[in-house]
Amino acid sequence: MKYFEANFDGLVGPTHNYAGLSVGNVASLSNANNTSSPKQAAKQGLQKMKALHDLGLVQGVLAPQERPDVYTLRRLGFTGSDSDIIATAAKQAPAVFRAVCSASSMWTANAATISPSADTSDNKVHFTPANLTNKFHRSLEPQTTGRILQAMFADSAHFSHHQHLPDNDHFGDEGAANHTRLCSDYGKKGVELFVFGRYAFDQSKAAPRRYPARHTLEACEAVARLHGLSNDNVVYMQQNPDVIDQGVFHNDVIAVGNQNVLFYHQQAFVDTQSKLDELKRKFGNDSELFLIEVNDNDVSVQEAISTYLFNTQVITLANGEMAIIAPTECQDSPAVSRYLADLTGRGTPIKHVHYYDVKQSMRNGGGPACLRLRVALSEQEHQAVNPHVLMNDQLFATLNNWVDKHYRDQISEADLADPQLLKESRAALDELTQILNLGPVYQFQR
Ligand code: SUG
Repeated sequence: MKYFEANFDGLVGPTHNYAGLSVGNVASLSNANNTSSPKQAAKQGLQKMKALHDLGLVQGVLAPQERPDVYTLRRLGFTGSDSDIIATAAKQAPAVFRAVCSASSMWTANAATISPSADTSDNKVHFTPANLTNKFHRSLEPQTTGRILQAMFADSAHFSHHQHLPDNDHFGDEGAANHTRLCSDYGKKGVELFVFGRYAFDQSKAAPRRYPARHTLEACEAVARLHGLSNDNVVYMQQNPDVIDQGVFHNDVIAVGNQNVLFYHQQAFVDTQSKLDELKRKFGNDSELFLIEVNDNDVSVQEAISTYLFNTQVITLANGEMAIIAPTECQDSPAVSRYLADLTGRGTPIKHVHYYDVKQSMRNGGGPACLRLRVALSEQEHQAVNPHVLMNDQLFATLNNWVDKHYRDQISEADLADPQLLKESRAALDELTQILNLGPVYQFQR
């Protein structure tokens, strides 16, 4: 049977803005309060989705969330009509208000962790939404994410959905941004590489840090248990706390993998050699494992963070060759574009580089890889996916028209408090649930 990897990209929501919400994320902080363009952001995302579809990949769309989140404001004690709540919160608690307006669900690498059926004990595809407890604005996402994923992957004969982990820092879970699956073929049992930033329970292993890591080992272990993975197909690696302190808030800012390729910076991990040995052993001999290490002399950690060299998608094309999907920031850096051009001729499976402009997302620290959730599927599982969320020429046109109809060209901080924005967003999402045939996944529809 044919197996492949599908990518589900987050559609940028109508309130896309720059609020400086993510301490530890350099781009988010340095663009705080800049004017954003939701329309341009959504269209840049759609262009990337269409481009991957045109490269022959199965590409899907993951719907955005309802923002401003007035339900959370009610939980926090604001009362009255939706308009009253927005006006009062914006005035009395502007930081809270900005957080409940974030369109951060667009970075679907953080939506969930997925294990394909080849790896799981019951041979189903398993989904666990990430709790994203480390940042308030992101902790508002998992419930709706769970509902949207269930509406996309509804068939219980193939898909198994778990609740997000308990909402506590002990089980801080950032989803697939810290998870890579290596395999000789998408349909063969692979090795799931879980990357964590810190140990929740063992404080003796915790040194004081500039930026506390978001994701714990205990969260990784819980997801592996829920998904029915066996020890011989799981490896846990710790992120190097020094690079987290420099702005590598997720592992996908410093490493990316696909099939038999792991592409990473030499400073990415703790205990690198022994862990890579474990990875090689568990990977087995079905195919050669390419460990492509980038060292400081080629690309510094700083350059990797500013260009997002590792927040690229490594994808397998129909002819079996791999391509790197990189942001134009990589092309604009002489060191990084030289590195990538050279890489395609080095005898690894990576043969092509394609650059895309996702600047609106990059300014919040979200590159091409942040924008996508990977789901390896068999042809039969593919047939069971809600077909309305799968990209094709017609859906591309429909969604572009939908963006034109509902999205603003620009949003500044003051605009977020406009009660009209909530109305516009709900009208947009209501129509979107019909386009994508999701049913009433949003709270305002329930
Ligand atoms: O969680 N930025 C996101 C970026 C997520 C990137 N995802 C991956 N690396 N997979 C975050 O830090 C910034 C929002 C703001 O500042 O307005 C933000 O949430």
